[in-house]
Amino acid sequence: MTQTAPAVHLDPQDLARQMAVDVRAGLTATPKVLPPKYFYDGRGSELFDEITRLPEYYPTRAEWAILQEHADDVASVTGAPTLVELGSGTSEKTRLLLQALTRGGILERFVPFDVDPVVLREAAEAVTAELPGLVVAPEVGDFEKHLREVPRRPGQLVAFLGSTIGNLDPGQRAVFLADVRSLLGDHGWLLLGTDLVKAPERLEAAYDDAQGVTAEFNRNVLRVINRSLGADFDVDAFVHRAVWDPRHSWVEMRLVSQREQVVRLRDLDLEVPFAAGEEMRTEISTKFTREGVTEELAAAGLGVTHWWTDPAGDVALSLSRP
Ligand code: AVJ
Repeated sequence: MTQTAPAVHLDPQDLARQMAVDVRAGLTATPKVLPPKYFYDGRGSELFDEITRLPEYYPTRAEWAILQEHADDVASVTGAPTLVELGSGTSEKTRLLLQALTRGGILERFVPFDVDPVVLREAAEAVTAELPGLVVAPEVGDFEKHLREVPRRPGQLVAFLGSTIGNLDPGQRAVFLADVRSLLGDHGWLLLGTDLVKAPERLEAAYDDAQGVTAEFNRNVLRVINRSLGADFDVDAFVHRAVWDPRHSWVEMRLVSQREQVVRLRDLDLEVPFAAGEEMRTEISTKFTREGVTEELAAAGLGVTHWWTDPAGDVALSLSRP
């Protein structure tokens, strides 16, 4: 047996408490906001999976193409004995990395790190079946809170793919990257996926697809809150909107209240009024430039050694080290 029991930094109770705090803060703020991390219940993860196969949503395919092309380079440059993947989800793209690192004959350990213990267990089992010699040591946690608790193994490679870093605002990114820097020790590596700035029409289409899958994904967060916090959001009374904000260089997903209404959240003992047409932000998805990524990494004490893009130049993978 090469699979170890997950290290749990966050149990379902902590998560529920955290959600209560975040949702109260977001719904009583002006303008209203909800954090994107609550999209991913079972249904939300399924919808996100569907998004990754939409014609308009290029990031997943583009990153896949880069990994196809350069996973072996990552393996030979880093020679990492441990791969830690943050926000690993199903770890599908990571298979390419794991295979390359294993072919190099150096990889001993895979540490998938995610908030969702169910997804984590499935991913750990799939990887163990495919690479039986590998030690798979999952960690359940929130990458904004628990990176300090992840073991520091010398020379480890930390992967953060899918441009999930784009869902953090600049302040959150600075804190996150500083935590990653300390997780790397003196000889570790960061493999970071970032979506790049491109024509606004393509960006908005990627977040507002013709089939309405992203709209469903966005509205699903209201169902998550209804179930988890005893709320009574009328999901059909909110419409999805995606807006490119060039000033912040991010796509904002919003939910627009179709009428004046009051939402009750029983578990929070809270009533929240919405005006007709009021917009609530549910996600930012930052789009980067090479210079921007390089600067943010440098501010965290990391130097970029490799920068790879897909042939169209839509997304980038950077490799950096202290
Ligand atoms: C892949 C989680 C970063 O911002 O593109 C997809 C999620 N949101 N469509 C992204 C998402 C709307 C997403 N992440």
